[in-house]
Amino acid sequence: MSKTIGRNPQITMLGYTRVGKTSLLAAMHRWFEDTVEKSDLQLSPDYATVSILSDQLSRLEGLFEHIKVTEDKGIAPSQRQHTYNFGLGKRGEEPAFNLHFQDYPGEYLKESPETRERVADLVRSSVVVLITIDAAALMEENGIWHTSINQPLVISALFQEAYLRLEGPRLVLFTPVKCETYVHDEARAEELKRRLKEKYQSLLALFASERLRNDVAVVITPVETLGEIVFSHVSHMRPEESPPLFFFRKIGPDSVYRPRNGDQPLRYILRFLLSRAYAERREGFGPLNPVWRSLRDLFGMDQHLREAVESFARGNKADREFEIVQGEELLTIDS
Ligand SMILES: Nc1nc2c(ncn2[C@@H]2O[C@H](COP(=O)(O)OP(=O)(O)OP(=O)(O)O)[C@@H](O)[C@H]2O)c(=O)[nH]1
Ligand SMILES: [Mg+2]
Repeated sequence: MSKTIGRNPQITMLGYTRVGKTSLLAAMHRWFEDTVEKSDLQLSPDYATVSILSDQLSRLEGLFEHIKVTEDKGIAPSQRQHTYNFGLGKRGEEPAFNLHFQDYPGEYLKESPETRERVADLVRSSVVVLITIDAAALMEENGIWHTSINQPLVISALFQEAYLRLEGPRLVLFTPVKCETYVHDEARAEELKRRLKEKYQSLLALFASERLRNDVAVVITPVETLGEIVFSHVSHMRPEESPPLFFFRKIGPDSVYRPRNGDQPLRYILRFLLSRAYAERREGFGPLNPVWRSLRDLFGMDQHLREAVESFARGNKADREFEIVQGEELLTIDS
């Protein structure tokens, strides 16, 4: 038996169908492969995770064979719930713990009360939730497609239910994707955040309520899951009840798949886990979630791991398109 802890942190990818949850995981995975060499940490996806995400990656890379990039190409809708496992540890050593990313077909949010309850259960038991948002739907045509494409009302209702009796601290990451068009100049980046806050006003008010505000950290971390493309136009040539198709185009003939900022959600996740593990050691949260107890013990025992995680976590960005909306104290690393 390795020193892998008994209870591993669970993270839920939350979002309606086709918003880009699986693509975001693929971008994160690609980033792990590319960049993690520069740090002392090693992220080791398990076999099934590598196998599925590499297939998805080649589909996303294939999108760049054409100038036009449409949303109906690339990755197919997920067929079932799947857990993607990433072991995390010091370079060259066995993973010390695993991050379990829960991905599911976005249709679950509306398919039936049973599937919706399954997602609510995931949100309830996850220490981190990524709300994946289709940024083009949020920003283009005055945001009129946002409600049907991103389903913010369903997502708010889900949190209301899932966070009713919160046990211990939580991190919620708003992760706009398909956002390449809106993050490269400062004014547009501000507009993206402003629109996001406006359209998720009631959910943000729930997180800021007296009951939740001390336990829920909220961060905006946009990820360019394709990179090197921009929004082009909307086509309304679709059946009446379905939302229109959004078209994107490559920024140049030689553009390739080049996701950006896929590391940022992970840096925030680790920052939060480390910060709360330290807090658990200082103050204790009472007799609850074994995840925190395990992380506290793990980081307490293994100084090298702690330092590697800390230096990686400190590379998070908090300006321009990024923002810590609330709960900065839940992300403070203070041993
Ligand atoms: N233009 C653009 N398209 C993207 C981006 N990310 C994903 N897509 C496209 O959006 C489509 C849907 O992405 P998925 O990752 O499958 O979405 P999902 O949320 O996992 O969908 P379900 O599995 O149905 O819940 C894919 O065909 C991608 O090609 C992006 O950053 N920009
Ligand atoms: Mg999917």
